[in-house]
Parts: sequence; C-alpha cells; structure tokens
Amino acid sequence: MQPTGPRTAFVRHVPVTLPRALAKEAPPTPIDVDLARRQHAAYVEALRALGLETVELPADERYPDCCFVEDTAVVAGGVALIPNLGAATRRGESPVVAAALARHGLPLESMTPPATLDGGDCLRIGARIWVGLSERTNAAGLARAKAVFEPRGLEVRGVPLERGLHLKSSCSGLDDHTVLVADGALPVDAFRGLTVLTVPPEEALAANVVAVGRSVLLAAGCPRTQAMIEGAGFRAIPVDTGELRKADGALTCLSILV
Ligand code: CIR
Repeated sequence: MQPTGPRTAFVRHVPVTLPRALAKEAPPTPIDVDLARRQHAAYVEALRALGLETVELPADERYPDCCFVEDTAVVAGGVALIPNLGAATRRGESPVVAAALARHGLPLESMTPPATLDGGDCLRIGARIWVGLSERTNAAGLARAKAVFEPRGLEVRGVPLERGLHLKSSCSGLDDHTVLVADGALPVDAFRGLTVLTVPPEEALAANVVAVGRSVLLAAGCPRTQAMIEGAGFRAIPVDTGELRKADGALTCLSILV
C-alpha cells in the first residue's frame, strides 16, 4: 500500500515586521528577526529532510503574522477550507496562500462572517477533525468546517478551550491512533479511543509537534517529551524556533502539509 502522508509543505517567509505580530504576552526579550529567519530556514530544511517538497511563499510586510501560515487554510478530504481568520489584522494573509493551494490543484472552500476559524484550532487525526472553540474560532466556524468536511467522510468535533491560543497550542497528532496532549490542558475525554501521551507541564510547548510518517519534529530542549516520543517508536528531531514562539507560534503553525 502506498503511504498516504503529506508530500508538500507550504511555508511563508518571516517578515521584518514580525516584532509587531500578535502575542498574548510581551516577550521577555525583543524578537530578533534575523535569528527568527535562521530558525525558520532550519525548520524548512528539516521538513525537506523528511522528504517533503516545499513551496515557499514570500513574506508580506503588511502582515507581521504571515509566517504562521497554518492558520490560513485547513486542508483535508481533498479540499482546502480558507477560513475567515479570527484576528481581523490577519485576514489579508489569506489570498496569497489560497492562490498557492489552488495552483497546487486543491479545490477551495470559503467561509463568511460571522463565522471565524484559525487553522491552528483544527487537529486532524485519521478520519476526524477536532476543532477548538477558542478566542479565534467560533461556533459558526465549527459549523462551516462540518459543512465542508463531513460530506467528504471526515467527522468534525468541537472542543471547548478554556485557555491557550489555539487547540494545537496544547496537542497534536503523532499518527492515526496517537495524540500528544499537554497535561491538564484539555477535557480528559476529548480524545477518547486514541492513545494519549501526556506531555509534562514544564515542557507543555512540546505538545505541538509536526509528524511526518514515523518522524517527528519537536521543540528543542524538551528531553522528557523527546524520550516519550522515541519510546512510542518514532524518530524525534528537535528544532529550535524560540524566536517565533515569542509571537505564540508553535511548530505546526509554520507550515501547511498537503
Ligand atoms: C497569532 O496570534 O495569530 C500569531 N501571533 C500566532 C499564530 C500561531 N498559529 C498557530 O499556532 N497555528
């Protein structure tokens, strides 16, 4: 059987305006854009080393958050849903990404206000998509995701979030049966039926990983989570994106895998 994992990663370069990106808290030290760019380049290289073709979109200086490309599209079931982003200042990021996905051959689906949704709130594992109801994603956004994906054979479930920016700020999938979840971050029964690996509180940021086949990119400096991932039979590859994290960007936010 052919592997059905992703083949292409869409990424978007880091703008010079990154220090003006949205952030829940001011960073302890200012964002160093050159370092953020080097870290981003290393992340893209790590994706390539996993065998993915990369499509690199140019930064748009008007949109300090544009490198967090995951939020601008949800690709599943053979289509790309281009959501109405939860943060009004980010909405202009979408057309360039949508055009690139369309050029890649993906049919596009749209979302209209008052529905809002960020891709970072959508976690696909197997034939299910969990949608975090967050500051950015509302019930109408969830309803639109259901309307787009359920006819295509995917079950869509809402998960109320009490804290954190996005659903995937505190969880991510390793394979079709396994999910990593930051300890205490989500309702305990959210992922019933899956194997749940619990990330210790001091490494909570490591709950957001990029899994491609049996390889997993995880945040550097999280040895307990790294050991847990390796113990589950995966190859763990630490990647340092600390400057991007100052603007609340986790690893998955930096790419759309197709
Ligand atoms: C924002 O607040 O929208 C950006 N500064 C960070 C977005 C992170 N995206 C993601 O986790 N999918």
